[in-house]
Amino acid sequence: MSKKLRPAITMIELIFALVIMGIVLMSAPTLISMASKSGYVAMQQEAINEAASQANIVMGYHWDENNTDEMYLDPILQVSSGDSNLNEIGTTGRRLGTPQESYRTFVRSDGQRFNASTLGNDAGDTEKDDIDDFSGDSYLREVESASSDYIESDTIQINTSVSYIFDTPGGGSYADPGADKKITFNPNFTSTPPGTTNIKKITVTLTNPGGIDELDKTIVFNAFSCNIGAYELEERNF
Ligand SMILES: [Ca+2]
Ligand SMILES: [Ca+2]
Repeated sequence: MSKKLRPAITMIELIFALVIMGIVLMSAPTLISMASKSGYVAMQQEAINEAASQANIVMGYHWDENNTDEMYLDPILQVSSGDSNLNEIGTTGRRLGTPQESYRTFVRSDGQRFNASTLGNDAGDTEKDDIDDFSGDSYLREVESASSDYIESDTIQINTSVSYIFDTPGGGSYADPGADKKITFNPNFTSTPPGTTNIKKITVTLTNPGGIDELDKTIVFNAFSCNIGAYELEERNF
């Protein structure tokens, strides 16, 4: 009598199979949670991009209301409490260090001089035309993640504020050739100058109160813009 061998699974194979299935089942919740986490990270990234692009958009506007007349090249403006070494030297139209041939001048081409304005919207504004018109701006934006199988969305708030900040360098005056003339920018600028200065700070704050963990934090972008007037592009006649 011959004994036939039948294919069969041994106990050891069965144990291996069970162990592998166990591992797969155990990691399933982790994998699902990782997928949704990466979706949240994508949303966080989108929110940060939104805030950064808002800061860039604001930076693209004129420095001040008195620079918005498209008929003329933006003049440098007179300020009330800025570092006096950045003021016009006499009636030359120039500030310290500006070459004589520079178009960056305190005198507009029609001969007028202007002061920097109070922050905010200006009389006669039909739309925003200078940096500080964005001060106090607040809007909501929906961000969503389509990177997982389902779409998640959340609403973020973008607040913009604009303020004058001190333009005085540490380490000595602008007029002193030996001084290091460095302005140390700390991110908060808790003290604000009493009047107008040569630097405006743009702050874009991103918040998501009560939202998902990845977005439930305050992210702040600071940008700076200076009172330097505009330069004229070279023209060429053909
Ligand atoms: Ca304006
Ligand atoms: Ca304004």
